[in-house]
Amino acid sequence: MKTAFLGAVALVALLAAVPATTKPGAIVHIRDDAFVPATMTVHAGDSVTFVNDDDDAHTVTADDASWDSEGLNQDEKWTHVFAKAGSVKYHCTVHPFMHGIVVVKAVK
Ligand SMILES: [Cu+2]
Repeated sequence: MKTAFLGAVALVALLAAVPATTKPGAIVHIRDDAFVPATMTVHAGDSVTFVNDDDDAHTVTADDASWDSEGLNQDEKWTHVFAKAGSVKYHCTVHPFMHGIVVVKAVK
């Protein structure tokens, strides 16, 4: 009985140690001169990691120029935290036809 009780306490402690908000980060791939997915939805405070799968250099640059990954070579990653709710449009400065949107929802 005592062992089972201690096991239950240990399990509760383990669950409590994992913050409820922890989840895998959102990932946008850059593939074949496109952001995949082109529209990513996250919550305020979440981060998005952009991964360049192409053998071409790309950037991830806010349309309002508030942030910029600068050049990402093949297999390079860049992470940005989206603190405020709203739709954030971005593009690649090397290929202006490449566009993406991160839709940031308010945390309830
Ligand atoms: Cu590009």
